[in-house]
Amino acid sequence: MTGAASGLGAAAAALAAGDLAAAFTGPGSAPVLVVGSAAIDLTPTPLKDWAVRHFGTHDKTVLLTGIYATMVVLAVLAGLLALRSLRAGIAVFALFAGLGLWAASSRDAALLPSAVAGLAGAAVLTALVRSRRPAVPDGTVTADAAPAAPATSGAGADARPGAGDRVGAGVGVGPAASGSSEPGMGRRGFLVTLAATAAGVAVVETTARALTAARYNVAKARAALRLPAPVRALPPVPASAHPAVPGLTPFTTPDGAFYRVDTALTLPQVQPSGWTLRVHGMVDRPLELSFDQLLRRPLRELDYTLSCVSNEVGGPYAGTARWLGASLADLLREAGVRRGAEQLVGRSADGMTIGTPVDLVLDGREALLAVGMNGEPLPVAHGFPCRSLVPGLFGYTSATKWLVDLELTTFARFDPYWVRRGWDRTGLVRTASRIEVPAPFARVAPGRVTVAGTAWATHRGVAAVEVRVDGGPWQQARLATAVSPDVWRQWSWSWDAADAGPHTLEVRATDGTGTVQPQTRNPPFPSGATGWHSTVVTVT
Ligand SMILES: Nc1nc2c(c(=O)[nH]1)N[C@H]1C(S)=C(S)[C@@H](COP(=O)(O)O)O[C@H]1N2
Ligand SMILES: [Mo]
Repeated sequence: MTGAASGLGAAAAALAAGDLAAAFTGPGSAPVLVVGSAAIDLTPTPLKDWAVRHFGTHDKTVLLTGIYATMVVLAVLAGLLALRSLRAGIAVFALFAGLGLWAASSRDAALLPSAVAGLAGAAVLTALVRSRRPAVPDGTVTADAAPAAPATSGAGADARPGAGDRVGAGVGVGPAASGSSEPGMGRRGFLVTLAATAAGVAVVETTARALTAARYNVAKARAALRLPAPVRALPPVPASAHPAVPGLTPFTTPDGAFYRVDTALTLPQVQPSGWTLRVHGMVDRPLELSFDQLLRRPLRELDYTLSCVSNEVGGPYAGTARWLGASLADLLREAGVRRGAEQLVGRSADGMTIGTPVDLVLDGREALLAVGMNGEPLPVAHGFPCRSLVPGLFGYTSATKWLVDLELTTFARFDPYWVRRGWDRTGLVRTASRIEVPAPFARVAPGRVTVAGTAWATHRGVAAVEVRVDGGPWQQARLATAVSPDVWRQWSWSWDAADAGPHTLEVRATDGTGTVQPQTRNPPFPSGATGWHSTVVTVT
């Protein structure tokens, strides 16, 4: 018990001290976050894919839970070891700190929080372990710390599964139970130190959180921001873009319901006041823009469906919003794109890199430096204060959130984050169509059944949607009004459901170039899933 409590107390102190240091060096540099972020960067693509598939947007919670659970196990182990050899216990904390330092340096994050955490953990572990020993007239320091060697060799020889438990429990209970020379003294001393540790952790952690919020939280700046009116406003989305079918996805996705996919364990807090966007690399006139300068550029509205390459067939990671932003192509032209520049690399405040083919940005499509989403400043989760959007491309090759830097380069010279992990470097959106109504495995009454869903082939547009039942002939679905080729298109079809029993409904779309969605099933990796979505419905 004493051993476990010492280890856990020391670990909590380490994390709180690390969080406090991170309140000065930046929230992303807190030890657990820096280790978690490094873990995300190092996770092999198939495992990451699997994690996204199984945990969806909870993947980060799962990762953090795993890190905390590992820490609890190691902390208990450190505490048990420390009862036999303080040095060995401290070594576990040195390992913790070393892992944090390595993770921080791998991501260019501050080293201070991990170092501080390691020192605090070692100091508190020492204090806790010593406090439980009966007071010795003098020389306590040398008796405990330096000559731990004899104890260590004993522990080493006895390092079997369960040995730690036995010794830990035995020693912990010992002073109180066995009536040694000063019964209860060591135990009381230990409990007092443990309580002081708990109180200290609470105070330090609360202070760290308050400081972090005060120094970094952008909620206030976001709430105070008034976005200028667009020079080119769009008419409202016509009601006819959305078939009035209960259960069908809304045409415009509310900000709070918009899917979120990124590698950020905590949301980057980017203050608009200090924000700049650098445009450099293969340009004639490198430039740097403040947020005010960005807002003074002509802003346009764009209805656009953003989607993620990680979608399975029929998957949920797509959303449509009315975005507001400045033309990305105009800004690049001002900077003067040099001949030979093939790749536009967007960098985010949290170190993400996303590469977009330059010719696609400049071919006339409405590529944006977006600052607004559905009439509000970008939500922090969606890139506040500025993100890029390039219609026709998946998010991972075009939609840098928390954007701070644009570099023009070649493909040979730089591999962005996802390309290094094997994903296709172009990332053209594949034609996708989904049956949303009836829901999978729904039971429906015989007669007229409305089948409806959503299809997208971003920037190419959706020209047709067909549905078939049980592999029968394809039937033309009725298309709702097309708002633009850059947004999804909803559809409905009236099915005359006669035969009782289960039936398979399938859907396929044809894009604006006349290409029919292929039947071949491919997984999302490396360039987006293909295949037809199907759903099974039972007629009662
Ligand atoms: N900084 C940053 N930007 C990013 C990402 C990221 O991990 N970090 N993920 C990209 C991916 S894979 C997608 S699909 C979109 C998702 O944008 P959303 O979260 O606003 O829906 O953001 C893109 N931009
Ligand atoms: Mo994505």
